[in-house]
Amino acid sequence: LSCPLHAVNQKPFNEHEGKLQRGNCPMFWFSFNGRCYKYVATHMSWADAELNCVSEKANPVSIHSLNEHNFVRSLIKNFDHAEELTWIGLSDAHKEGKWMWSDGCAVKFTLWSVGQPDNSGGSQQCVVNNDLSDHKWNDGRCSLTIPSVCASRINCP
Ligand SMILES: [Ca+2]
Ligand SMILES: [Ca+2]
Repeated sequence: LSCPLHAVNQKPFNEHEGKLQRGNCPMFWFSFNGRCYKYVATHMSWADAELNCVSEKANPVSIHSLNEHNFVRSLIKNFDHAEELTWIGLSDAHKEGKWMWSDGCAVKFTLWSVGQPDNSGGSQQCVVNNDLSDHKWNDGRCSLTIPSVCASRINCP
């Protein structure tokens, strides 16, 4: 995140839909459909990612459509060309198999990778984006330390 915003803005976020736009968002945040998003490169556990986002009056991103998923993927790719695993705000830590967004929105849209969620080892309660197989979602161990994406709070769809 040390690179100048100007340079970041020159990179396309999507082959078809143009470039990352700051819009009305704060420095280092990017706008999509009226919501602000930030890629956080620091490797953290899911809980630390949540605390970090909350410290900025946000939460790990909740994703409510394929369009939003594609934007988040593009945001990640803009900063990480390897497109590695990244936390989103979904977990079933409170009740196994019952998925909740940490920002309180109901889970109406999911984009699980093939065969997921599998609660592998009985200890996967937090969800990563960009699973290696198809860049969709996979439940993983919450203690995994990886980058994350924060998003501003919205009226839930
Ligand atoms: Ca689980
Ligand atoms: Ca899994």
